[in-house]
Amino acid sequence: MTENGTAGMMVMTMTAIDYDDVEEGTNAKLRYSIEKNVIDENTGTPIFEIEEETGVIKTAVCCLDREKTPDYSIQVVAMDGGGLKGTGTASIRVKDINDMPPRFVPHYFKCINGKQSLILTFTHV
Ligand SMILES: [Ca+2]
Ligand SMILES: [Ca+2]
Repeated sequence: MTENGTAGMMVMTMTAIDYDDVEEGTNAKLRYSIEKNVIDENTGTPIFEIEEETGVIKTAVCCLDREKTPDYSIQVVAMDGGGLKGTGTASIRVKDINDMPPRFVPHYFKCINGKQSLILTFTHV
């Protein structure tokens, strides 16, 4: 996924396998939920959500900032109709978008051949 996206942007799909018979009641009918979510510290709301039936993870908030948090890890649970559970971890890496302009950071002077000259270092963050 990329940074600065809208809420509801698809992140990834979690798929669990249940070897029970899909024809046999709900033995292999899976429902997905997030056991351990990441909370946005500004708003106090969870950052990710999951579609119960498909396992599709989406963003619940907009505008994730890679420069602030480049990686997230959440725990997802798949539960079958009989209440048996399996847990998995989703690692989410936020891809960079060029949203920061280069900035000059004038922070030191250096003496060349006895003359004062200004060295500007330039960092793209
Ligand atoms: Ca099962
Ligand atoms: Ca960026």
